[in-house]
Amino acid sequence: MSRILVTGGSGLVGKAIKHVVETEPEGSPFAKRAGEEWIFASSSEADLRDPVATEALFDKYKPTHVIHLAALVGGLFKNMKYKLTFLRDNSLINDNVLRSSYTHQTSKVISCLSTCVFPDKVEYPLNEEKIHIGPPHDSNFGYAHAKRMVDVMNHAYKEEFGCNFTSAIPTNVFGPYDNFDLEDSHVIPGLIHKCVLAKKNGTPFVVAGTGKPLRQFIYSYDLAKLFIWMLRNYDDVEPVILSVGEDEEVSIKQVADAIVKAVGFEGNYSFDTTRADGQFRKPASNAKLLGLVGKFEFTPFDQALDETVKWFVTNYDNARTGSKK
Ligand code: NAP
Ligand code: GFB
Repeated sequence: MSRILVTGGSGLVGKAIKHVVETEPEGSPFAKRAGEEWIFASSSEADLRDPVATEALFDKYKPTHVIHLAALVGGLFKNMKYKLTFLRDNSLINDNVLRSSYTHQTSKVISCLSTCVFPDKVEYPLNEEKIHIGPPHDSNFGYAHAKRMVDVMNHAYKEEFGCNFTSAIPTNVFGPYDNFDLEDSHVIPGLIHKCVLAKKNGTPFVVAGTGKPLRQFIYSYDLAKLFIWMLRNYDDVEPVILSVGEDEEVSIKQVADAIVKAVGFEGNYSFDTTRADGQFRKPASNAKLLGLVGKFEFTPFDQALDETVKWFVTNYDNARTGSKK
């Protein structure tokens, strides 16, 4: 019997894992297995910044395994506005979850970092050995340092107590159930929302920045499958980058063009170069991942984007379109 607690289970990645374990056909390597109980926790069940509430959540479920996704998350502009809040909230959440996992003898924890934790000025491509060899890009200052500490704590818990705590490092993620807030979201949900409104209202579609920065994007449902794979097959403290290949890097302009096509927008489309571009690029190698999983079928970008736009338009009234912070 294993009881898997997914913290942050109500967010973009958490909902994708829920979708995969509940819909994958029997026999699929990603389907729910007999004797597995999955629990998807949101902040309304326990504010993980509070050590007492975190202990209570672990007392209630006594998880054998944890996929730790809960975090204060946001796009470039939100990160730049709230560096201390991103640092403090995420540091508190991560420390409490690892502490309660230790006090409850949880046999495995996979935490979730992000490729923005890597140093900004470093030889590319980024790989798992390069996390701590220089400062992150200033726009991610708070979030990046809080996330780096998870890797540090994983090694310390292993050294002192022999805990099986590890971490995954996804690139930018997108998909259904994302946060589509116009200002605080990431680029793909933000631009999908702006483009849908521009089409609906006959107003201009404006992309922030120059459109030149480069990014790799992984579809949330693909990332979900890779987390399930790690849960069942990976028992090493060293992190693993979960990403499409380096050759799949696209410019923000290419992303905007693809969104215009997916939404079917025919109006004006321009760039507001008064807004920040953030980090120019963060090309990550997925060589370690492919070395571990062998072959993995990533969903083609345009197909994943189409499905996300369709989901957003269909679920507009229930989608997250306004930030809590
Ligand atoms: P998200 O959609 O914003 O979801 C965040 C989740 O964390 C929600 O379930 C939220 O609960 C929960 N949460 C936030 N603050 C909490 C608190 N104080 N106590 C308890 N739960 C709390 O984020 P996401 O995109 O799915 O991110 C999941 C993980 O992936 C995060 O660790 C993030 O850093 C990482 N990541 C994301 C990306 C990306 O592009 N999105 C890229 C790389 C890594 P409520 O629903 O109740 O608010
Ligand atoms: O996805 P995004 O917010 O995060 O922005 P980062 C990516 C790029 O898209 C930047 C441009 O160059 C933005 O200038 N962009 C254009 C837009 N239009 C928009 C828009 O409407 N909204 C947004 N948000 N961007 C984040 C980190 O960096 O990556 C987080 O700050 C996290 O901590 C996340 O790690 C995965 O890729 O720049």
